[in-house]
Amino acid sequence: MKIVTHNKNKYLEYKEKFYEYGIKLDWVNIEYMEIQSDDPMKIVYESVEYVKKIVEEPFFLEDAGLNIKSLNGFPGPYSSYVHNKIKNSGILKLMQNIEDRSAEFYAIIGYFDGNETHLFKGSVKGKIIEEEKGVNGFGYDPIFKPNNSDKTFGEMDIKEKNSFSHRSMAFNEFIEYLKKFGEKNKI
Ligand code: ITT
Repeated sequence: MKIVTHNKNKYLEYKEKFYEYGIKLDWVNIEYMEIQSDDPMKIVYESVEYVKKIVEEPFFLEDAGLNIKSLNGFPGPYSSYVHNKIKNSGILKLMQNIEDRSAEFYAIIGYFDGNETHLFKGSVKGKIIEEEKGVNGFGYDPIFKPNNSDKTFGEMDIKEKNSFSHRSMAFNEFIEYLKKFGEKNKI
């Protein structure tokens, strides 16, 4: 299987999941064009349309983001831009004195099998904590603590993060599909 992403951590998290199923994951490390939209499913669909012109199928890509409830879902589809601009410290500042810290990470996989694009979604609910904790992972990991855990994603290794994460929930949908319909020789 082939993943298209310029994010090494994302590749490593999927690599670990595919490994559990005995599937080798190849990394196509490119940055591709993303449309701007409030609808993450549409973003992923259009990204696949773009990438299929330059990468041989089958492949998948994934778009993830963070929705903070008290900020009406912000940064959502703008998670990458916001993280580049204001970092985790900026999010914590925005959330000063806000009591409801509920948030949700989502991940949407777009898989192109050569004929059709298939979308798979995963999400995990949790809380934005008061200060950054942990040095593992990437992006918003040090400020997000999934429900039913006393650690942030930033304090977990890949295996532990994968047991909670939005990414592995999307993966689970994807692998179920591949088990049913994936052409073994293409995987
Ligand atoms: P590609 O688009 O090349 O795959 P990216 O890093 O731009 O890589 P996304 O657009 O999917 O990935 O992610 C948007 C932002 O959301 C990203 O910059 C991270 O800051 C954050 N993010 C996504 N998944 C995350 C995760 O598992 N843990 C922490 N932050 C995450």
